[in-house]
Amino acid sequence: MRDALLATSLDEIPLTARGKVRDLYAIGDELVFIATDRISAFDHVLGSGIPDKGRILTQLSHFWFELLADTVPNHLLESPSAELLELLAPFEDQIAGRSMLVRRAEMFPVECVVRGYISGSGWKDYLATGSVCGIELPKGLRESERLPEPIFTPAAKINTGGHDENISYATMVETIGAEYAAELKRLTLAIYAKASAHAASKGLILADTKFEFGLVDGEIVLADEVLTPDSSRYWPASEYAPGGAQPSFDKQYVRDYLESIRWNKQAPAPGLPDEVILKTREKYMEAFRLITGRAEIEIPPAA
Ligand code: Q0Z
Repeated sequence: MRDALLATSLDEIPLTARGKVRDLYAIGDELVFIATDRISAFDHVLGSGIPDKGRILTQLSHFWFELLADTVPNHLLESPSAELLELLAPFEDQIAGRSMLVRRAEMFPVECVVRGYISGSGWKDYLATGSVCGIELPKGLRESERLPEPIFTPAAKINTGGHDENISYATMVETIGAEYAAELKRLTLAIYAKASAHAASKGLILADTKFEFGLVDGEIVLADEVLTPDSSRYWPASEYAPGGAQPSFDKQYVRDYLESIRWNKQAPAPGLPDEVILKTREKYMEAFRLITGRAEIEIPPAA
């Protein structure tokens, strides 16, 4: 196994944004997303990475973009320019198998969240108010219960660190306009219908997920990563038990370890023991295999 990739550097190519887990570079209107092997838990990036996590999640995103191609256009570059490929060639080891070459989009400042089940911030809001994003829900729902129908629960992006803030559909309309709001909602629900049906056929519940959209040449495109465990809650259908929080498909070993050492959830975040790293890597691979039907990720030959 290769070492975890924790940080990237493409020398003179400017880093446009660094997320908890992903690094974004831009060369004109062509962008390079690199998924590192960083992992976050309890809102902190941990001291250890999970080898291949970035490859697994990137290849999962590519799988979903392809499956969804007849539902929504996406930001992947169909033919990256020769100039871009030439610029990136020296950095193959950081890029191959873990990057997306995408078109620069004008991003909508809204996270498009869809929930088929009541969990996470949706559950908190429901407990406090009986609704989520202004959508009134039936009384007496249990945590993690399936909703009568999937709901669109947009959120406003909060810069660096802060959690996104759930907003009403009316607020979304004020932010981006009624026509775009309606189209993003329609697309989000259509994508969820297709993706959750695929997941269900593989024994997985897609409890919720979030999408980001942007405009390229005036056309709405699905951007960012899609339907990865970092942006979605997947639950094994065979273990589904409403009435409490469901174990995390991918990060439960990590959370259990961090609880076991009584980390105070303040920086600096600890590293992980090898056993937790390996078991977690296996969970990401299990998600990849179930969803894609492929036994292995593609690991490009070392230079
Ligand atoms: C996505 C993000 C990351 C930090 C900007 N196609 C696009 N065009 C323009 N901008 C973006 C995209 Cl996807 C874009 N993010 C989120 C990604 C690190 C923040 F890798 N920010």
